[in-house]
Amino acid sequence: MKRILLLAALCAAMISCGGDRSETLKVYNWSDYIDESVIPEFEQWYKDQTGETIKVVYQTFDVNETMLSKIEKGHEDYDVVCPSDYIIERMLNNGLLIPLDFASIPDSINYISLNKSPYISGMFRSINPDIDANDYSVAYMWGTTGILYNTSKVTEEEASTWDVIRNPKFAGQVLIKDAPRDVYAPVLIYLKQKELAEGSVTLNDLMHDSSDESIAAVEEYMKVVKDGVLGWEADFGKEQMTKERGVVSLNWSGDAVWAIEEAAEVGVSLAYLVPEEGSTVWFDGWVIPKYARNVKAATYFIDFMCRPDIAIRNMDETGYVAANGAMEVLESQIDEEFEPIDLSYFFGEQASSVRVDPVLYPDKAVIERCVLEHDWGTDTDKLLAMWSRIKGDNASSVTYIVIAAAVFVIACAAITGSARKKRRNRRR
Ligand code: SPD
Repeated sequence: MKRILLLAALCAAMISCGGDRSETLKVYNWSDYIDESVIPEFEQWYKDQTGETIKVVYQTFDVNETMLSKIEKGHEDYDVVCPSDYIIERMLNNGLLIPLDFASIPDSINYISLNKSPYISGMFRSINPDIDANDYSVAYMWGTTGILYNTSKVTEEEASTWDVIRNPKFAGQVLIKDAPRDVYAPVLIYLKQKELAEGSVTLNDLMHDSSDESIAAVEEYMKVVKDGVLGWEADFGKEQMTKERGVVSLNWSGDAVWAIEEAAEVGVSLAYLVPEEGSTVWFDGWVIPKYARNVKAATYFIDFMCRPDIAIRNMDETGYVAANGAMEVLESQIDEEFEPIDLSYFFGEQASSVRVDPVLYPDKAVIERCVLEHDWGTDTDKLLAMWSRIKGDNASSVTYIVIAAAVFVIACAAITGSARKKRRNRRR
């Protein structure tokens, strides 16, 4: 018996230390960002292709910065992670990524090279003039940042400017992504409208602008916004919109698609647009960090995610758009209910007039007023400090009222309870 217990303890210790690491794949992805049923399918597919066993350990994060810190500071041994563009740039600049070796995957199942969109490859190429990010990363999903709004409370005109987040009419009903770079960028674009119109700055210049002056201007603006904020959210905003607790949400297009569809089921009408002043276009891509311990399985996992049927399932589940240029993906999204839009920039000439949801795939005209964010290097700390100052203890006046009400109810319940107890004791 003693021997069995010892063996069990040994096995538990091995598992906690990672067991046979060549049979484990540690994936670190955003929450709500995959159809989880594809994970066991990957394990089986990997076995079929290589004859080897793999067990995926799947973990999630809410914001880029959490993921980055685990790798930069914690040196965690994730095999595959999914950062956004400007974080990929930072990881590349800091030598945190291993080049991808897709030549190691047989041609017949090499879905990465078969399905690359030229648009996405070009965006990756623009990340760093000296290193081609395509050699280190494969885009997973992409989209825009914009305004999701309740069409019965907010007009299209009101939602067409970023300033809707500061509109007193919607105070207490505004949701903001708890993603400092993704909020800083549109607010700065809004504040620099005049300079953009004159041509003295470009959208791209603004994505590199980490000056104290601009940070201070965005901070001042956001402190006014804060008073009307219902919540700073990473994932719950979409649901708050479907329940009509929020009416304006600074959000990503994929969350918007999810919310619009869910809301329609319960008779709530939501819409999404990219404000006229301009915005960001973003993508999240798979990378293999330098502390990875199972590069082979990581490479196969990334490849599997690029298989068109898997990409479509992940899209359907999450609302986000696969960065996959396969015609099969486009065809799966065609729906006669939509007006034709020009997606030639993404799928090639045959897609110059296709009926797909413009929230999923922005029309060429929308893309032309969007720009990619860039890494700020060590200046990022200034932004994070500013974000903490804005959020303070993370509570808006609305939150204070809710907390005060909750404390009041709990206190009343406690007083009533103790009075009852005293009466009972007296009777005894
Ligand atoms: N719930 C997953 C959301 C992931 C969206 N990523 C957007 C990143 C923009 N920088």
